[in-house]
Amino acid sequence: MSKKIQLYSLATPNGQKVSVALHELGLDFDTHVIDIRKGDQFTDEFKKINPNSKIPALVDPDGPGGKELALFESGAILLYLAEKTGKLLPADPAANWETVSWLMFQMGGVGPMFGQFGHFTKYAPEKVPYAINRYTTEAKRLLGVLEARLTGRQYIMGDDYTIADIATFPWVVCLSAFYNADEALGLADFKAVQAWVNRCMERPASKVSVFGAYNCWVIASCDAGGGAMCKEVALSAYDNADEALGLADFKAVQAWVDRCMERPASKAGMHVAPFPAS
Ligand SMILES: N[C@@H](CCC(=O)N[C@@H](CS)C(=O)NCC(=O)O)C(=O)O
Repeated sequence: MSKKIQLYSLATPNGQKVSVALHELGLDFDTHVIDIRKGDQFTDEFKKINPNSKIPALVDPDGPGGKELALFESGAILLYLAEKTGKLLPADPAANWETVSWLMFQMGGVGPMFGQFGHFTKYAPEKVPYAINRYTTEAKRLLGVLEARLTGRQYIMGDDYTIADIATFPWVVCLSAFYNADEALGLADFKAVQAWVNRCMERPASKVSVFGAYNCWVIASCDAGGGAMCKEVALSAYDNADEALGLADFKAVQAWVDRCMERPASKAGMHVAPFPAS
């Protein structure tokens, strides 16, 4: 195989994050279009790289120790590329971790919630007022969090452009460009967010990757988000979804949840402050 990084992706917001970072870092890479509309993500070949059948995924033939490394989850890929190159993450440890917090804010909040917003407002065959209201409210709230953070700052971390910006701005672009949500979310009111998106988009790497090679489009219901174990536990404990999802049939998942939950730290951590059913 070539020594170049191999990117398996499509120009959805999650895919764009990785293309933007690769261009920003000046890394050489080959692209493999995984057309999720055609089901490319479910092939055995792709599942060897991402068992979760989602884009983006990446193979670095020159990973740690010079060995090949396959990665999935855009947040993990961004962290890996930043660490590999020593760029796009602040060197100062406290600032580094603050950046990781904002990265996770995107991974667990902005991505999944904006994705659900897009699904229910644009793609769902049936209009569900409860869901539209729920995700519109949450998308607006998240935009408000970003607005507060970006007021008086050039980028999420101040003067430094980091993987937190790269993870987040494609999703804000998507709200307007693909979900046509300017009015529904009152996007123009988020002035600091708009100015920041423009700054991010003005960067040459963004221009190439976001409006570059492929047609950009967004699939419904992109993200799951959240810690995997907590999510599985919540499905059963809070959503009472055992029957609806046939949870008992996922035997390996159930055995793993039990093993995780048996650990003293999990017992303490899960029961100290259970989140209210919403
Ligand atoms: N948390 C994942 C989300 C990846 C994701 O949801 N990708 C979507 C495109 S935006 C996908 O591949 N969907 C295909 C499918 O659900 O079958 C990440 O950030 O990498």
